[in-house]
Amino acid sequence: MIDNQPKKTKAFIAGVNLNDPNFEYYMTELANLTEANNMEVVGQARQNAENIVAGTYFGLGKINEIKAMAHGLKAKVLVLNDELTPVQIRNLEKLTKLRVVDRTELILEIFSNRARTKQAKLQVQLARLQYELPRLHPSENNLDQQRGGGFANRGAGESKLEMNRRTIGQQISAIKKELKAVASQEEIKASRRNQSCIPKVALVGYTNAGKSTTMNGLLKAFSDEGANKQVFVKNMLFATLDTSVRRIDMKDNFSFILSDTVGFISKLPHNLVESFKATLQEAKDADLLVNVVDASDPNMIQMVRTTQQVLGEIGVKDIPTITAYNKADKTDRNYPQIEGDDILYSAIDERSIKLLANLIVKRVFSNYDKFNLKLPLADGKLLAYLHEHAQVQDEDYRDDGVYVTANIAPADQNRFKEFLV
Ligand SMILES: Nc1nc2c(ncn2[C@@H]2O[C@H](COP(=O)(O)OP(=O)(O)OP(=O)(O)O)[C@@H](O)[C@H]2O)c(=O)[nH]1
Ligand SMILES: [Mg+2]
Repeated sequence: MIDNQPKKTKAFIAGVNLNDPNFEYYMTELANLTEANNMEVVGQARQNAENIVAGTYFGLGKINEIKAMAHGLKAKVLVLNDELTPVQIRNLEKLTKLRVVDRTELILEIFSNRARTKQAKLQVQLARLQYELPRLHPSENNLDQQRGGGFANRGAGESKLEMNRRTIGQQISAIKKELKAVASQEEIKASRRNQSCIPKVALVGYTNAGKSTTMNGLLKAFSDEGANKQVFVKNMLFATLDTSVRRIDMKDNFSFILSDTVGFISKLPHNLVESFKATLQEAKDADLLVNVVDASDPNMIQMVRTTQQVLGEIGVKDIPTITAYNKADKTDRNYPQIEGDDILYSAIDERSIKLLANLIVKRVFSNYDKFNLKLPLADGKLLAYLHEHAQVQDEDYRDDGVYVTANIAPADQNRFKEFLV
């Protein structure tokens, strides 16, 4: 077979384990992140320790061991499992003669390669500049030359050498301003959605769990324009960086707004989470969260926990949640099936999608009550309102009024109490 793929940079991954039970899981993620950034993981090392060595991250013996192994495997880059200080990076580069990339920079790099829309690009740029800012020291400048320019787009387009604190500071405030302008347009759209009274459902979860595939399945099944409103799906980490919002219309006026957004991973850089807050607003405003989980992944439990952690960080709490265990077709379990508040399903299976949709509707409209009403014939507005904001199941025009059976939201119930029959 002829291999036409361009040669990938060989990377060696390593980390210090401070007796963390999740350490191996973080290393697995680190390997996936490295590969997502177009590098090939050729070897790994870990050190069990009580503390991180302040100046060099690893102890000296371990550094020599890593250097020998990595050079033996022809690695060019050393990827580390934590966010390091500039001094640690500089010392490790000197000692190992490898380019050193920490976990934060790796994630920022992936986001920056994936960003497509203006908002996503600005958000990533902001996070990168904030990462760079405290790392700017006169001595650092030599380092960059030594590193041969480092990663592509390092410093969001310019090398550290060309930038001083002030220009970075100016860039940060310019980007913040631009982001505000973009965000306020988004807010206008969102506030329209909030006023519309239709319940809002947000797909959240670990990256690559199948959120976008689930959205596409629901669109295909329940939206007239499903085919041309599909969102981007790909087997890669962080395929989605932007929020997509669509309306799903089921029968009997059971409609809801569905949003799909950026996926999560452990130890997401704080700046990144901060700058993506606007994008994640849909999750904060939701009436129901669907936490999509890859049930075929051996690290499923940690992935659920990771999602809960990130949601906590962005201030999403007390929102009713369905845990949706996806990719059941890759397990040997029977699907689709409801398990309490949760569901085991496959986003590429139509029956699964219908069951999930029913579960969403059941949850989202659970606090609606069925009302039998008699509305005055003369007042067409009331009936029109019900058609817009409730599920009208039956209506009968008689001489003394319109008899209506409808499911009504708690907020609207008072208004209709006087018409109860
Ligand atoms: N076999 C199988 N594959 C699935 C299923 N759902 C999604 N996939 C695949 O999983 C990969 C990721 O799916 P996406 O829908 O892009 O995942 P996501 O959660 O939106 O990922 P990010 O946007 O990266 O956070 C794609 O290759 C999908 O085709 C499923 O039920 N079964
Ligand atoms: Mg996606």
